[in-house]
Amino acid sequence: MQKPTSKPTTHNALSATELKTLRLKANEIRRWVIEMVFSAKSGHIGGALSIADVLSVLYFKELNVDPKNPNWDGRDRLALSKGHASAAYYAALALRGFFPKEELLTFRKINSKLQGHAYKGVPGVDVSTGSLGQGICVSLGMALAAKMDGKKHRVYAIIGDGECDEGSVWEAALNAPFRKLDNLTVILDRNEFQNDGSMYNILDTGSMEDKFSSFGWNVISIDGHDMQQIVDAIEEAREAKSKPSVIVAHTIKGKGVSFMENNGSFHGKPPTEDEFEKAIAELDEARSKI
Ligand SMILES: Cc1ncc(C[n+]2csc(CCOP(=O)(O)OP(=O)(O)O)c2C)c(N)n1
Ligand SMILES: [Mg+2]
Repeated sequence: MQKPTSKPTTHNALSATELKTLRLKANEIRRWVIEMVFSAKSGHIGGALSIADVLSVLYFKELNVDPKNPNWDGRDRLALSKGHASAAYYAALALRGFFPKEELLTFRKINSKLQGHAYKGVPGVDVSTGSLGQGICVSLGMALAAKMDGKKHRVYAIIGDGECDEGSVWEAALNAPFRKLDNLTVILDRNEFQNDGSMYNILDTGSMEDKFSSFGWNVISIDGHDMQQIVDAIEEAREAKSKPSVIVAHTIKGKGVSFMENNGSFHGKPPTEDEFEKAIAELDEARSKI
């Protein structure tokens, strides 16, 4: 994992109880990801596990949403632009109360709402995604619409580093600062892997911090598994004026299950029964230490 190039300032330190809650929720999200993909016998694990901590902070601290009224007009919007990481997204939404947790085991099954890529028919999902490079563009449109309508909600997009091979990401990156969309926060899951393995063997994109900075973004670089840094970054982005923010979250693909970490083969492969049992045992062990 690359080191973040800086560290956001802490204004609101998490209490021990808050930190514990966020860690427990992230652990629960990871456990569901494993259960869901194992039960479906298909799905993307690595990139779901890498964003579990970010999703925990978003859904259990930062996002202004109402699970009882998912389409409430004043809600913050989110596009999971790396839509293949849907298992973690659905798990976070269910844990937050948008729909019953039991439904999670219908993931990727016939007639389920919980299809393999994020689907707007699921309560709490604002944008259908899956074709990489599009969710960030939709989030730009939603941020622009909010500005034009004088609305106060914020718009978030979670994008992948492999996804940044898509030209449309850079069209959005070019446009958002010009429009001064300071209501937009993009979280870039910098796990250094994509579909076919390490980014360094496929397309080494260099420093994402430098690239977004040169396009005029407010850039915040963090360890994407450090709850306090995630909170600090989201709060710093909320304060930024006249510029969109990108949080470059340095993460580990497969984070939380030792044999899946930095293991490209778990991008889109379900675990075997043996791997499933080992993964659950590791996560339960980790939970007992939180
Ligand atoms: C337009 C498009 N091209 C190709 C794919 C197939 N695909 C699915 S995931 C993926 C790799 C994405 O890498 P990254 O954004 O880094 O995701 P993560 O590492 O977080 O899983 C690709 C190429 C797709 N979903 N959409
Ligand atoms: Mg990646």
